[in-house]
Amino acid sequence: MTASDATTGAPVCSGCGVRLQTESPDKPGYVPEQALGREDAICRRCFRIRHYNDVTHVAVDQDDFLRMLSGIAGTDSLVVHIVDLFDFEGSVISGLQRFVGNNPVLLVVNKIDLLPKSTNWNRIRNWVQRQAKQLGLKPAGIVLCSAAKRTGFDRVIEAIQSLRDSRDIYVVGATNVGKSTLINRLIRDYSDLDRELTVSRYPGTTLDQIRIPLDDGRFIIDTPGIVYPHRLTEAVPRGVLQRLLPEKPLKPLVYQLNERQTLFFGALARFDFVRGEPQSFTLYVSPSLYVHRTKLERADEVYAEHKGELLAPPNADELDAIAPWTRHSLRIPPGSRTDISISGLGWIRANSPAGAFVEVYAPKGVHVILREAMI
Ligand SMILES: Nc1nc2c(ncn2[C@@H]2O[C@H](COP(=O)(O)OP(=O)(O)OP(=O)(O)O)[C@@H](O)[C@H]2O)c(=O)[nH]1
Ligand SMILES: [Mg+2]
Repeated sequence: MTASDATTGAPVCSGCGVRLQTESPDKPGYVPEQALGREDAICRRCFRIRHYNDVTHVAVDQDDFLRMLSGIAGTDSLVVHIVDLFDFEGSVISGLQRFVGNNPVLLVVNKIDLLPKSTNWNRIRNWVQRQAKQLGLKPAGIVLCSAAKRTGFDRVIEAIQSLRDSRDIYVVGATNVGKSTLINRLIRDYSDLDRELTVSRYPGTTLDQIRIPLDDGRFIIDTPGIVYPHRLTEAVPRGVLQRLLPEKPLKPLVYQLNERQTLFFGALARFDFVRGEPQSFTLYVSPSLYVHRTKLERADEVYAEHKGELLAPPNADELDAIAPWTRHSLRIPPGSRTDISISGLGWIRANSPAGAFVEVYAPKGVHVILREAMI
């Protein structure tokens, strides 16, 4: 049976949820006529993602997304809110509670496999709890997991079962946090269904709601990710993403710096240690990102000379696609345990109890914040 839209009954792609059509090969949802009747038909875009890892970008209307989210308030369901531990604040849906009405929310913190192997998980759990509270989230439960590696999955299942009360389950989150990966895991390990949602390393893979039947006649619903322009991952061309998104556990990089020294993260961002005692900073960024150290005095000149070449990503031909930098001046209070978080890029742990004054340059609109240190 082809998947179909819950309200109109029109056929939809079982991989990304887009309405299927046989007329325009260049438009989203295209499927050749003969494939339309097939069991769990998928659109050409999903076919190409799965077989050639070739992802075309389709913009999802954010108003549609917010409408869909508000629609959840009128349902009786469990909401599973997935966030990405590598971009915690950046991937949280702030104000989610307002959208979902009285329905309980389970906060699932995904991609824990990206943290270093030596991580103290109890501390991370407590940190997540405090952050969630500060961000105004009021989840009925919090679990940490890796949907890709299956770590922590028994806890995810337990939490869902204890909160669900035979209701539908809506899986919501920002783009690329692993919603479809997590549902695929559930389908594979806990059902007899032979279905697979399309996943890709690029944000914006799922295009519309996809309803997957559960044993008790209810549904688990995959949804398109919300696009947050404040995440660097949404603000760079696709070629850059490969080097921005870590795929293996992070290896913290420790830099011993004197004041008036600068670090470049390719040509994506710049960190100036402007004032403070000599101290170390620990970088938690993708190992594929090139970090370049120089003197603050020389930084402008180094950037002008080497952006797009030595300082990459982005490459020279991708530079223009990225917004100019904004400067963020940040005072790290003495005696604090602080991370400087650059949404989508990672974070810098300031290690000295003496505090520091730093400046961060990042593409306009990308969130740069101070937070309690995660590790
Ligand atoms: N390291 C790691 N990567 C993950 C994990 N879960 C998902 N991913 C990766 O994250 C990327 C996005 O996964 P998807 O499942 O497509 O994410 P999504 O939330 O459905 O994304 P949209 O449909 O774009 O909203 C893929 O490259 C996944 O392999 C995880 O637990 N750990
Ligand atoms: Mg998806």
